[in-house]
Amino acid sequence: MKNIAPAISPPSGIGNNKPANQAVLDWVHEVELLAKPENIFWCDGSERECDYLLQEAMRQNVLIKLNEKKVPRSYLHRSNPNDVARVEQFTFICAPTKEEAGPTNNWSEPGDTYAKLQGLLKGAMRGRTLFVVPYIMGPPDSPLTKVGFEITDSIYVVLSMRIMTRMGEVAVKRLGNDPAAEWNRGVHSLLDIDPARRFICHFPQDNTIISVGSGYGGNVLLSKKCLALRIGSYLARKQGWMAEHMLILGVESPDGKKHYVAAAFPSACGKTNFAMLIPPKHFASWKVTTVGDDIAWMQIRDGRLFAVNPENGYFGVVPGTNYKSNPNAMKSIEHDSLYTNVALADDGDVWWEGKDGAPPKHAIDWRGNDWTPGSKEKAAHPNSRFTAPVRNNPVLDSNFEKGEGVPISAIIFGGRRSNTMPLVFQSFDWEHGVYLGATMASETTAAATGAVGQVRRDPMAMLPFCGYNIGDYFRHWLAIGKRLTNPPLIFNVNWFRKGEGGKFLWPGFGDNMRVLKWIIDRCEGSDAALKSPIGWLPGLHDLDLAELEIDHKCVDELLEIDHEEWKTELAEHKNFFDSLGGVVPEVLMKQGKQLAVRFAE
Ligand code: OXD
Ligand code: MN
Repeated sequence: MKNIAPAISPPSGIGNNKPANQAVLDWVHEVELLAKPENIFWCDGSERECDYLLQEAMRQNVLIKLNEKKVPRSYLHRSNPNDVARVEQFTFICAPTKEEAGPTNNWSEPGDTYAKLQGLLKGAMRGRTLFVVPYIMGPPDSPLTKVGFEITDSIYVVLSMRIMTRMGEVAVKRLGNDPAAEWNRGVHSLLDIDPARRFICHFPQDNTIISVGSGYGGNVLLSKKCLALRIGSYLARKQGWMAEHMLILGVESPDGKKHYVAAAFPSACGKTNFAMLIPPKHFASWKVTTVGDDIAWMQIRDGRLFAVNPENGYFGVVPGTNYKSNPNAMKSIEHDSLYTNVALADDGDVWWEGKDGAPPKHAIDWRGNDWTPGSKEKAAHPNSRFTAPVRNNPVLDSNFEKGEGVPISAIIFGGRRSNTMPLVFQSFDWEHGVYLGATMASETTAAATGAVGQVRRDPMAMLPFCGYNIGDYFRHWLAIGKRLTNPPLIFNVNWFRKGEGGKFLWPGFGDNMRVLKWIIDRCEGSDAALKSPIGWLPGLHDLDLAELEIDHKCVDELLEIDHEEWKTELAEHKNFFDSLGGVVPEVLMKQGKQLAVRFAE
């Protein structure tokens, strides 16, 4: 069988950044003995190393160079068509007991799982290079920052980690020589990209991740979903902080007052778009800046929540991205980017559904087949992705590197809901806000394999990412609230409500500024809100809709609370909590009952 990741032979001075920490050396040696690679490549994160790896990746057809004039220093990667999204059904939390993993995770016994994975990794890197990728998550001077080492046999993973994390010498230095220092062990092997041998396993108690059989980013860039969220959430609870699936944005008013908000939306529900929002003309003197588009690590300081983005790059959904929907994302991916599973035009440019301008007359689609605008197949996979450095973003927040993080004024939950959920509402208090997060739901997207468009409960957008028992996760949220003297206000938004004929009622994108403005006003103490059974809603005139062509009827529909729909919604909250088998804290069960009482009043 053809080796899908043949070994490379770097020239001298490249690939030999061996750290001094004995614990790292011992672990790499252990994996070497098991996987039997041809050689070991110790990454240092330098430009010279990157240039060399890019050449090798092109030689092996792992990357295709794009037109240098159109997308400078950028490349296209095609993953195996059987391997294009996260695989939640093959993702495991290997805690000592099933209870610790909880009702929302696949659990697998740690001893058996290590044995099974060792069996799969035995000799798996024969004829391949074993890369050791040192990285940190978080700003170099942050107390929240964590060190990780990822072993991988994929050159694409190395080049992606270089964009997504602060990679190389910075991590080796931060870890230092103490063999007892905390760091995450990540082992990844492509094996033979066989879905039957694809497992993404987390051992939270050992701070270890082992991922085999996939080359798709969400399964193999172990810094992201695996460390920053699954292992991160476990560590956060143990250590008294929070690891959340949230964007972080800054919003500055014309008089220079700045707030930061964090927002949890499920995968492919517009976190990147919201984090890079450009306000409409009417709000031209407002500024929105991005701290992060996917993950927030938050700690308590002076009774407030402060957030950092642990990542250093964006791994965003490409289709639908254009200069109208997200100009800042377009600018971020104009150069120095990796594209995965988009189409390649004949002039060496990239193409995807929803890109600006006319489609190319001919292209090679994401599977490598000929494509024309008449083709039935999509040119780009619906979950095709860009990987781009945060520094490409023209609106990167000036406090992105700040170690203590940015103070969070509001937390926003949201999902894709065609009905029931109004455009925006505010919780009565922290506990009620936790209930909003815990009962959140969204229609599923292409970010994970499986059916698309089905409503599923996705607490705090963490259903696929909480690394321990979800009941304890809710308890952790409640406990954090008790420690905050100045807690963020909590909101729920829904950009996706549909009216008659299945048309979206709200324009979304830049116009979400109008909702953000109401949220900021509330943080500033505005009383422009109406009490309802589900929380505080803006009145018709509390949202600034100037210069927006929208029918009053649409706004009414957007803010409507339909009692029939909510009857079903309440029953679904209860069913969901009941389905978790008694782990939900009593105060949240009570919140559900109080909500029902408010509807009955
Ligand atoms: C992501 C995801 O890639 O949530 O961010 O799937
Ligand atoms: Mn995500």
